Amino acid sequence: MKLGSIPGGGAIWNTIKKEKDNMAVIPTNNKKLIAWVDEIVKLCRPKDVHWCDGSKKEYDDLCSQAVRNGNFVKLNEKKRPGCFLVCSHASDVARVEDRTYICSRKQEDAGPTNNWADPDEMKAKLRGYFKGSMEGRTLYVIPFSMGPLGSPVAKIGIEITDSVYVVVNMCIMTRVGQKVLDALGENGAFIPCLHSVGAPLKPGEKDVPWPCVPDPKNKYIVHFPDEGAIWSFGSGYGGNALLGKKCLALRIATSLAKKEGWMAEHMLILSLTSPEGKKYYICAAFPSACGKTNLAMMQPTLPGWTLKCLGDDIAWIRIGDDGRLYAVNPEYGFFGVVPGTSDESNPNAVKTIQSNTIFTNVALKPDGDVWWEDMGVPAPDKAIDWTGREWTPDCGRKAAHPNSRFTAPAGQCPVIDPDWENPKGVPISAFLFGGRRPSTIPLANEAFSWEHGVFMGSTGGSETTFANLSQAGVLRRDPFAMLPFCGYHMGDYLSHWISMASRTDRNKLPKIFFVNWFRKDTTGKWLWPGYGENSRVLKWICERVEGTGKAVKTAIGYLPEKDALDLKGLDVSRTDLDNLLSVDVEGWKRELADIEQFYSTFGDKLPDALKKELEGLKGRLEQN
Ligand code: OXD
Ligand code: MN
Repeated sequence: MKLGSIPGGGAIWNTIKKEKDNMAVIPTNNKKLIAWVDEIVKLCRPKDVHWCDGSKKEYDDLCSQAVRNGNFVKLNEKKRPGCFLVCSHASDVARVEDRTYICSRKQEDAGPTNNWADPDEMKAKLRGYFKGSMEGRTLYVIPFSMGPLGSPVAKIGIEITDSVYVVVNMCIMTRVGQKVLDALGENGAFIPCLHSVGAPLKPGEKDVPWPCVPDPKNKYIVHFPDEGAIWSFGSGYGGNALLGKKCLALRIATSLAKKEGWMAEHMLILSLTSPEGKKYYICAAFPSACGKTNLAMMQPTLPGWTLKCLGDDIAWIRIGDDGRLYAVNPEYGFFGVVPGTSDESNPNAVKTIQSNTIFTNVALKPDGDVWWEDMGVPAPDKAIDWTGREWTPDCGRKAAHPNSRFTAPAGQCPVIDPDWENPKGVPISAFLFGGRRPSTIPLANEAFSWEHGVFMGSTGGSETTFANLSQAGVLRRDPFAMLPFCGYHMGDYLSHWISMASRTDRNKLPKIFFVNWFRKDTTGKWLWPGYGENSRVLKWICERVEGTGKAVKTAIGYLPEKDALDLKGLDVSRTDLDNLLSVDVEGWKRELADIEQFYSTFGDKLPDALKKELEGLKGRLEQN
């Protein structure tokens, strides 16, 4: 039913009856929610309103509708059952960090690494953008839970969007539907997440395949941490639009976590079981493009060791009744980078995305299946690339966008851990930090203490690699891989990490390690094979947790003794191993200077404990 045809206009929408069963359309009695939806309907003026029930039928109907409208392509049912391809507008292909804001009341609370604007001014401006922005479109209300429903750690969000793509992706990435409204009840609190692609349709106007605001200056991804709200305008892509993920489960959650004494982290969660049957849970944070999803689902090459996946991107971590830290993956699916996903790099992801998956910005083959670079299968003779143009292997363009994505249900991963939906979470034995560091940083390094580990996490980052290694790479520091995702001052975030040691028995805290799979020699050759062979390092980490792994105390931390890694069946030369496991004193002195410079970003907010760690490292290196 068209809103405009209803006497009284916007607010009256809530009296619309379902045509068939004559039930009230509003499936909740939560007054705040009803009032909020009412307010947004008046502001955005959609042609109708749809409350998502999260059913399979609803998902299928929306996908079919998107195929009819030309937004989605249904893939060959025999090759990729239940899969669709969606190609975005060329201006809308990734998260837009420079258009992402933390609008805290006080500017200093956003800190030097976030964009800030006054919340009232930002709201006034965005109201202008949202006014009438959904004309000619349906407004979808998506009730979703981050974390297993009913878990004490779960948070309920309500996303309002005018994008069918967002609805179906949210259905994969989060727990959606009536069950969430039931859990919310009459008075429950929720995080309002408002999203519009910003492309109203005039009467009779034909829709485009990917509606959005093409001008990057008019895209806004805005967080209001003091009230816990998200407003996103102009983009339909990934973390800009699926507001449960980076916006809620990281930026808003970090600020809640700080207030409530827990941690929201950009971390994968995996379990590793030894041949003796002992199970260890590990959380790991790496900046983008370090193979986080590959590690999360890795197939160990070491006989007898089993790895299972609990999550590939986000961990919510709390102190359990026994004083240990417990991690929960708040998500329900994977939103992974496609190019490079192959049987060699990630066989379990390849199986996960065989069915019921939405592909965004990959190439379409004539047989109705998809293709991407480094898929591990030969390129087709011709295809339609992600921009919709004819593509041949010699055309000089990539067939898939480098940030093309799969959205797939986590439950489809062949190595999903049986406890991945455990509402209490799983007890963490070790934290891993890392980055792409062709030089200086050893393969594995264990922190001396919690504070030293926080120091390690705060110095994480990746170096861009050059063909000519005489040129220094450009290092982008990304503390805890959280630079784009921390919803408050990064200096306060570092203090929050330090404070965890005083919130519980520090002996119960996970051990902290820094790993580097990306070390190269002076000729540019990789020193470590990576992928499944990383299980050898994980084994040593488990042994360190047990107190059995052999390590040597150095200026920078505990490094594996040369014979401590299980290298059976692996061809690594003694020289390469020496390079991987020794302290490059001169390199570390340069590293120190760079860390000092980076730390100056945080001014007075840099915790004393980290200044002490920096001084300690300096002193130890001088003795070398
Ligand atoms: C992601 C990211 O997409 O970290 O997960 O950029
Ligand atoms: Mn991520």
